[in-house]
Amino acid sequence: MKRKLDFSKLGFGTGMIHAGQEPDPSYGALATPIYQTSTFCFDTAEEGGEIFSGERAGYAYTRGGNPTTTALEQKLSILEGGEAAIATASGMGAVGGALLAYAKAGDHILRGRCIYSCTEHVFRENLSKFNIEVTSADFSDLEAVAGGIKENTKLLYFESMSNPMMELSDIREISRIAHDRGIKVVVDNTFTPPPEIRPLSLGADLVVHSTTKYINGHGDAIGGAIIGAKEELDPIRSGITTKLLGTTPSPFNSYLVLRGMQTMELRMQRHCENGFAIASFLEGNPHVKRVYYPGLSSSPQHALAERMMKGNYGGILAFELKDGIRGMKAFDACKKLLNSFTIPSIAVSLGDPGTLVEHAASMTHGAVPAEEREREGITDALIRVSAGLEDKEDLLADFRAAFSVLD
Ligand code: LCS
Repeated sequence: MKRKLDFSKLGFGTGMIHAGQEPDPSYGALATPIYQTSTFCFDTAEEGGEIFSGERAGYAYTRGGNPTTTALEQKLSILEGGEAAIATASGMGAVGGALLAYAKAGDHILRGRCIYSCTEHVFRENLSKFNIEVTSADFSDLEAVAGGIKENTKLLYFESMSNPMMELSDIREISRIAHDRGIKVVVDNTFTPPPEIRPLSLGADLVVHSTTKYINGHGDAIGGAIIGAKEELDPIRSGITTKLLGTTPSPFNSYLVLRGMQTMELRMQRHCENGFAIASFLEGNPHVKRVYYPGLSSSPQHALAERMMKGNYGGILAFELKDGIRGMKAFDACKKLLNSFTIPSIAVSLGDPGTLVEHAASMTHGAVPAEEREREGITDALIRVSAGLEDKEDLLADFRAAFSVLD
């Protein structure tokens, strides 16, 4: 058996390879096996009772826990530097679990104004049914955050980098504002996983992720995670994600995410390099009105990006085309461009090995009410790019060729 490693003393790459992955006790399998079972049997009735009561460690039923998922949860906690993690069946399962943990009828949640459309839907439609009040504020503006807090505010919820406008929030300052008032902070870190941004180290109480994206990194599994202190997570696990919502991942998907995470450090480096290269290309293109990528020194948020991301500016970006290209409406120009790429795929999601391009106003954010979309700048001219892991020169050549159809 391998020795226990102290991940607090080891680098990020080492942690992503070894955390959670002890050789399997049955046969010494080095890769974590997929325990594809719904239930577990006990040697005796006494043992069953003790496992159920928590007196004895063990597994009873996969909705409540499974060894493959436990391995993933250990790796997820090391990823974000949390004490513990809950793996969920999707990012939305993680968002729902974290929201229900903190908010009850009569409470108020202040949320970032620009967020993923399904999360926006949960806030707008689902929480109001439980008499939970939600308002939004510009989380890139600390005064707006402080001004949006009410007597009954229990939770601040925002994305570390907003989907799809790539707006950063100062997590350290926002956490300070919240904690001074006894308010919890939940950050969706899907767009900027470590080594880019580490919300817990900046003061957030919980981090949620769609592991579907960079964390799995292979575009072949849906998953999510809630990461934080054990005492915050225990009630969520026992009362919400496993018992109430049943958002447990399948052992097979846990295995895929666990496997994908081992190469995270190398993958994230390449995503960041390709994201920066594409953003720089777009900035110099005459058809582009504006690029949304805080890694560019021209970005109004570059100083904050430098402070929080330390050079790892991510693989996701958005840009707007100029008005009236060849007399076309913005939406038509976007469609023409999207249809002209050969390496990038027209697809939602992000963090896949291959580059993905999408039109947010008609795809990911099509369900957001039009006036809210306009207020956030999600115009018909906006295209979102998830830079993949391809060779940079191939990607740049493809972007150059695709843009030439607009000349
Ligand atoms: N949080 C963020 C910031 C997201 O972007 C998404 C999905 C989720 C949570 C939900 O994760 P899921 O349940 O899909 O694992 N974002 C998507 C997107 O931008 N395109 O396709 C899905």
